[in-house]
Amino acid sequence: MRVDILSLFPDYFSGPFDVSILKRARESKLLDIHLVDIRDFAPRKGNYAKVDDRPYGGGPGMVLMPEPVCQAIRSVKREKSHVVYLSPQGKKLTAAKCQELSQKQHLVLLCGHYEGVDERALKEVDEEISIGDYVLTNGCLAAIVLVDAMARFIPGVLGHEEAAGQDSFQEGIFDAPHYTRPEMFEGIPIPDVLKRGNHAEIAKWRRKQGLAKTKRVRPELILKETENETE
Ligand code: 4GY
Repeated sequence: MRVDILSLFPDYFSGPFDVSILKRARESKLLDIHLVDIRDFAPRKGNYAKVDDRPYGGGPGMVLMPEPVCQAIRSVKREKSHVVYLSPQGKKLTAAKCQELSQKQHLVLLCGHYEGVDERALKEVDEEISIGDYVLTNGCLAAIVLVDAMARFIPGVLGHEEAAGQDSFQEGIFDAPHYTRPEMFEGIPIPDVLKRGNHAEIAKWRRKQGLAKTKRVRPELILKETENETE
């Protein structure tokens, strides 16, 4: 999959994409990430490229101008591209959405800056996605979150292929607790069921644990699950 990330801070992305699983995914060509600087598409006044201007109607801060944003998008857009604008005003990112996006050939991710993007630039956008109900200083971190969570669904990115499915939220409930050695840690033992090695019994125990914690911490997810089951 190819991903183009359009932002004012391409440097922001060195680090997250250069370690561990995403690094390996890029090296093995499963993920081809390109960083595009929106400023490269701004009209130049001498050697200064202006990308922002004051909001019509007044108010604080600056707005990302439509021309550099549209030109940046068009510079990478192809027939099979899916263009996403990351902003707090979008649909909330979910595991299901990550899985859906992982099947695209080409993702174009537009990061918001300042107070946001001129609304007219959004005609080049297919969907607006939010990573959560809070406001970041810019959209770069949101793009990193989306790429990271989405990449886990690309076949071959995780070593063990069943892992993305078994983790939290794929079944609408939390993942079960995990244990490794030692057998006793500061007086706390491993649950007996995990040591007996009865796989059916373990699967049942894990589901029960995941469900119990979901009920306690995120009861609204259980309600969503039963809604889904009655569909
Ligand atoms: N939440 N989900 C988010 C964000 C920064 C003001 C528009 C979010 O996706 N992006 O908070 N982005 C804002 C900052 C302009 C983007």
